[in-house]
Amino acid sequence: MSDLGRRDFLRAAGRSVLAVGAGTLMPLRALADDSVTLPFGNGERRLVAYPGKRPLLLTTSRPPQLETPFSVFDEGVITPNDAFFVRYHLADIPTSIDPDTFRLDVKGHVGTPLSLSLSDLKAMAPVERVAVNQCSGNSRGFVEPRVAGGQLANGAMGNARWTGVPLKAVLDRAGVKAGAVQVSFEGLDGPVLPETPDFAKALEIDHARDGEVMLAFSMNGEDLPWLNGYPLRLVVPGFYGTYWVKHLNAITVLDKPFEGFWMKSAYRIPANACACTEPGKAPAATVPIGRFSIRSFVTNLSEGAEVKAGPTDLRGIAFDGGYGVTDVAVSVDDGRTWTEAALGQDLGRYSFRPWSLRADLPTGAHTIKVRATNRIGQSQPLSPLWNPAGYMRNVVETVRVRAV
Ligand SMILES: Nc1nc2c(c(=O)[nH]1)N[C@H]1C(S)=C(S)[C@@H](COP(=O)(O)O)O[C@H]1N2
Ligand SMILES: [Mo]
Repeated sequence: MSDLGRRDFLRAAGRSVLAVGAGTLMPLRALADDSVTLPFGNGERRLVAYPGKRPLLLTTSRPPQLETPFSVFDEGVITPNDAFFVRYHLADIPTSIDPDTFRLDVKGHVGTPLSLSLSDLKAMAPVERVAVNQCSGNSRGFVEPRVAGGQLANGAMGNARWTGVPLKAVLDRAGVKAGAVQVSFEGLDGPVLPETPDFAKALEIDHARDGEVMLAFSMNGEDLPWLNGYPLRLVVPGFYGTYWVKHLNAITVLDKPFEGFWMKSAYRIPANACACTEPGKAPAATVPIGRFSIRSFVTNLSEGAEVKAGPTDLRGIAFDGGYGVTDVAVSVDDGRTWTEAALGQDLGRYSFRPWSLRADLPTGAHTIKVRATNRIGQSQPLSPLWNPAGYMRNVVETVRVRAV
């Protein structure tokens, strides 16, 4: 991006964003020596700053896919907008959007098709919710045997305070007709080649009308960052990011199930309780991916760290698909004994939940593990589950440290 493009973007970002810059989205800064190596094969990643973003781990540049450096999750329970991960499927992403002429179309099996401006939406009763957005393939890089897809470490997730209007309120305004079964969602991005199926997702009608699914225009008190779906995105609390359609401009109520590629062929998991298969085996039957599996992480110590021997404060985060994390147990002896951690501030059942524990780490090597459980008794497996797409990884995380 030229300096002019950059200035335009920065100036625009101060008010309502009109354009990201000179035609294409290019990184502002890519220093050759700014790179990190993720702990799996081919884990070399450049740290690259895109418009509105601090330097993040570059997974791909066409389309831009950026991963959050894991240390960010130790800075606070809310993920800052400029550190929030970015995932796109199709390279033709919008580079200029006029917030005054932008319209959200609501159509299909409704009494009154709508064409809503941003001010129409902002005039409706707003709702606010803290919720985690996580890519289905978060942590895929750790999957063994390796699987195809974005080779992500644990940074394709983030927790934000979303403001917008309930999808239900918009659907009610359009008047959903009897016989509606699903609702589909499309954004302003598109494929580069006409043969590539456009990105579109669908929710069951009852889910779409549950009052929790949101059309969000704000993230952590600001306009949505460009790369996170400016000016409007779907927020589907507890569900994988694939449903959180960005640059949302069309909602279609359907009287038969949606048949698009991104529901029918992609983002499907084995149709069994563990969403898993024997490594290397394809599942007999699949269903669309849904709610997050439960996860927890240590955020203040990383693999191989050296700590001062003695009482040591451990802290981290846990989250689930929205039932609510009820406890987090920590082991500092490789899983032989477990101690309950204290849970921190509760920002709602879709948010990261911070946890902390003071543990005694005498001189020597320690293998730390963390395991969360939720209100309906779901917990994390001690050894990883496998599926062909590397989705929903939630093995108990292990961090080895040395106390000196
Ligand atoms: N329009 C559009 N929305 C999209 C996608 C996309 O490719 N296009 N990808 C989805 C996927 S798979 C994920 S994980 C989330 C990522 O959200 P983020 O980029 O704001 O972090 O966006 C979702 N919404
Ligand atoms: Mo995703």
